[in-house]
Amino acid sequence: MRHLRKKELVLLMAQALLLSLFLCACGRTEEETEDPGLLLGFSQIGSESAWRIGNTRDIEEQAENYGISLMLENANQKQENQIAAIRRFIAYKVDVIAFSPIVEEGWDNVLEEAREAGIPVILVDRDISTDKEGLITCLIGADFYNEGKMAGEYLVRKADRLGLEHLNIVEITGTANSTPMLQRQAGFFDAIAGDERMTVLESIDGDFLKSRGAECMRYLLDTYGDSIDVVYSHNDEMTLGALPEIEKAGVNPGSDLIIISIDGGQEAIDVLKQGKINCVVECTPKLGRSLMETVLKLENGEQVEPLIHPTEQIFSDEQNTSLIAPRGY
Ligand code: GZL
Repeated sequence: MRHLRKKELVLLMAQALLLSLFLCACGRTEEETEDPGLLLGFSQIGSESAWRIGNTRDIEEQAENYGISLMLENANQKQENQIAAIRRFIAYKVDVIAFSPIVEEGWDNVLEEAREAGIPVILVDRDISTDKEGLITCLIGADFYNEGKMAGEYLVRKADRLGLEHLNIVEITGTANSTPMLQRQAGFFDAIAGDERMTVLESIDGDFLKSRGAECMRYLLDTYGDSIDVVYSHNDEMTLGALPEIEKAGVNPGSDLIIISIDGGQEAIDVLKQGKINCVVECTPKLGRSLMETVLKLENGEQVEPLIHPTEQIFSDEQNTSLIAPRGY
């Protein structure tokens, strides 16, 4: 037998190792299915905000607490990455799939594949739009419409309290066609509808990103100057990006301008306490416990609620903000 040179032997061993790794990656091996333990596949949108990072951390912690194995994939803000991750979860035969859909459209095909594979799918945080029945087991996420409504109702109370006769509003929205963007806008607009003091000058897409929040605010200040009275921003990240632009323009946020934000992360609450933000509507990222309890119910064949909303509050200059407890995200 020809003596294999050392290099060829090493190459052969490497190929054998790669092959065994590939076979493992194709699905759970026999011994795993003997004592599988519950395996949850989760596709996370990305790491675009303190909210999202807190949401990921909470899901990981709660999976640990409930003894559920977690395959969590970060899609880096791309829907195609979420779809690919869900297909990998199906191939790996996870017990349950959960994901936070970056936008509402475009999920029917991959969710029909999950249904054909007999894998239940839970929506976390955001919703999808579909005409098809039975693709989703339940949605665990905030009532974004109510968050927008609370923001609008705060502004009406503020105008009443200060005796303001006219308010020009600019809106920096979250990711276009995402559930929080659509519903936070609808709730806010419904809350101020019919109030002749309120005029929305423009709504502009900040994509929930700090950098875009700054760009949007620069554009709005250049376009409308000191005619702006209110900034309504769909998340803290964009608000925190906008504030330095407002101050660079020589305007005092929180006093010259009314600033309304949503999420309730620690950084925004600290700025609220400094008086540079007037109102922060809470949107808790702590959905992990509800998710794991739902996964266990599905595993035990129990009925689950189709819609689980966390309770949420509002923080504003109407209260003693020094009493707001640490936020944890
Ligand atoms: C809301 C969540 C939003 C947050 C943003 O539940 O989908 O996405 O408000 C995050 O901070 O980017």
